[in-house]
Amino acid sequence: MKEDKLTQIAGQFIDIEQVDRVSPLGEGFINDTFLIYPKAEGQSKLLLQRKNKNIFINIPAMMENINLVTKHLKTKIKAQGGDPEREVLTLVTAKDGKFYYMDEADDYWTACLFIEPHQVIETVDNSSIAYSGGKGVGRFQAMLADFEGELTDILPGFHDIKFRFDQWDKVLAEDRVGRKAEVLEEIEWIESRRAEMLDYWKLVEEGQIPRRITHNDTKISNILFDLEGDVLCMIDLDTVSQSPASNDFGDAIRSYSNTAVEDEPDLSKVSMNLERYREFTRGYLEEAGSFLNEKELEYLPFSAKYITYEQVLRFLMDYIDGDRYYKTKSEDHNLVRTRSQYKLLQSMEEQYAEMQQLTKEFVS
Ligand code: GN1
Ligand code: MG
Repeated sequence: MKEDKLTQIAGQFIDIEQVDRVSPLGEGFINDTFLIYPKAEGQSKLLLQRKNKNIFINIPAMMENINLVTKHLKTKIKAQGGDPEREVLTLVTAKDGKFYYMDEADDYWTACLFIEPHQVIETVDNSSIAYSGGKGVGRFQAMLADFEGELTDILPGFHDIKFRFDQWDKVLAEDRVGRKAEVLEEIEWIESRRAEMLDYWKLVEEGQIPRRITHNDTKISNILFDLEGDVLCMIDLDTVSQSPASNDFGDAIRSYSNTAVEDEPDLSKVSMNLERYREFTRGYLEEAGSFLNEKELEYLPFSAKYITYEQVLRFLMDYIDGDRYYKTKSEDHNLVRTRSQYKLLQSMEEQYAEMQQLTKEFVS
């Protein structure tokens, strides 16, 4: 995208005379992200995003969710003597006071303060990061446990495997780019576990596992760490809504305990590291252990398999569907991701008894 167009959009969030430059940032799979550098020294940079309107069909409601949640979190952080501008995202409104700006192509742009200094971690190389991350995710949920408002369900069925199977069945029946025949083995990975996943989801439907306010996208790059490796702030709040708390736990384990990146093509590098599983769980339960019920606690290790399985399904489904959801860097990127996440799932299955044993250690 042209720099002058970006500058003009940045000018919706700060005085255009104050914009020095706007540059692309990061590698999100869904939105396009940029950084606005202001001319004035000492003034905060702004994170600018073009939200993916094909995926998020109600962006105003999504931004209102984020507004409500960040307000609640800021009150909590202030009461605890923390720094609400460093520990919680701060939305920046556009000139008209809205939390988004819609351009002439009907694209939605949003901005928030850029928190500095920080580090983004893609893979964990020591257990203390896993412990910090566990505390971060647990604390996020704990601070929202008394949130009383209603959030709009922005992506209905996001972590609901029944909904995913409906999508899956349709995509396979349609086979719109003719890729199904080349991935029959991978399809069987999904089918052979269908019943087990539906059994778990039944507990959610019956209310034995409740829905709470959750982040829903807790992979490690969606949390900022400070330079010492302590958790600073949960970011990418697009998916915040009501969902089982264990989904956040499971989704985090998917990245914190993986010995490789999520799209690692060399499968010999991919496995679940038990020590990191243990440390994440320890940190998480120090913060969240007091409000989770017995069923939720019992199913924590299962949720790691559940979310990893769901991720295998989503990557494979997108591959069969012709790569219409995730951004990809090569023709087989979604297939590489599928195989890599499946290797991780197998590693979890092999170590499942140990995962259950370790989790029990931290349940008081
Ligand atoms: C997407 O937005 P981002 O890149 O943090 C996706 C997650 C997946 C993740 C896989 C809204 O997350 O559900 O787990 O990619 N977000 C959405 O890396 O689909
Ligand atoms: Mg996201």
